[in-house]
Amino acid sequence: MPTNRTFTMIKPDAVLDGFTGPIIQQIEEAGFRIVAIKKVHLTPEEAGKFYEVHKDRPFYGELCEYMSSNPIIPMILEKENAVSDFRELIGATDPAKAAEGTIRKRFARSLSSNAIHGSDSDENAAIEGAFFFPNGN
Ligand code: RTP
Ligand code: MG
Repeated sequence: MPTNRTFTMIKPDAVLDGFTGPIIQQIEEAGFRIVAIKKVHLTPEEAGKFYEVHKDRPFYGELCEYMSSNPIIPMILEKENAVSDFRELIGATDPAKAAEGTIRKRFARSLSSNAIHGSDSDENAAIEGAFFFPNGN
């Protein structure tokens, strides 16, 4: 089966809450292979650049402040059907609405501190992965 890639970040709340290990375990058990991984503390400007698509949304300021508040764990992942399978694994944006057993249901605090990011298209996966891993790994 051909594989493709998605991009994810374990967000500050989940890193602070000590959920990095169990989240990575769930990702690997779901069949994703980690292609690239690191720990990074974004500046507010870097977070603003990453989330530029949301710049006109009311939550943009809060989102950038939150994403630069503490370290995050960005990763490039590989699997067949990676983007949509990963969105299913993490669950709905709001953990209160996420399905039982999904990463957000298990580990997120709230809508604005929702534990993990997952790219929403192959195109965005490539753009977002290159933001953190410009050499591709
Ligand atoms: P993500 O990009 O982080 O994987 O999340 P998503 O696609 O499920 O949601 P998106 O619409 O792209 O929103 C990006 C992040 O902004 C925060 N958010 N806050 N306060 C609010 O109403 C609100 N809405 C969204 C969430 O942390 C969301 O993951
Ligand atoms: Mg999104």
